[in-house]
Amino acid sequence: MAERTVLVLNGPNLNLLGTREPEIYGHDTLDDINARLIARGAELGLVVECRQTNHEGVLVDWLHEARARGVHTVLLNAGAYTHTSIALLDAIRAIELPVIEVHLSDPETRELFRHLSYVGMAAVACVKGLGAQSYIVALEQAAAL
Ligand code: CA2
Repeated sequence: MAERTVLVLNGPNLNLLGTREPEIYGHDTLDDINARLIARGAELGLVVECRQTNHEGVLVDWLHEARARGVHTVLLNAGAYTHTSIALLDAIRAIELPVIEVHLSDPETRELFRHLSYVGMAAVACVKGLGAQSYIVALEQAAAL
């Protein structure tokens, strides 16, 4: 069977994971999470590629690249851009690939401004509130697509 690649995209400030606000985001660093995703992906027969940027347009570019490369699924934790970015909504709609929205916390139990998700308007699923495990559950959902 052809190799299936899952692209894991992380947005602003997620490079700080494990260093601040562990009561909200846990103690794992992004490198820890990425290592677990790659290992679980290997068990599931998926190639997992992980990236992080603090820039909205870079996330848009990476979504376009996912389409051009024929990536199987995108896992997207767009950080705060989740709640603001019509550009990301448009990009997810444009690429016509399954995008699974991921969050460490559950934004709907937090401040009102986190309740709206533009990413969620186009994503095929959302996994949230499980800490680092949210990414693993999302990867398992991707494997089933
Ligand atoms: O729960 C999530 O995964 C979020 O996407 C995290 C975003 C937040 O804006 C969303 O509402 C929910 C924030 C990421 C900030 O990451 C930090 C990590 C460590 C220390 C400070 C910020």
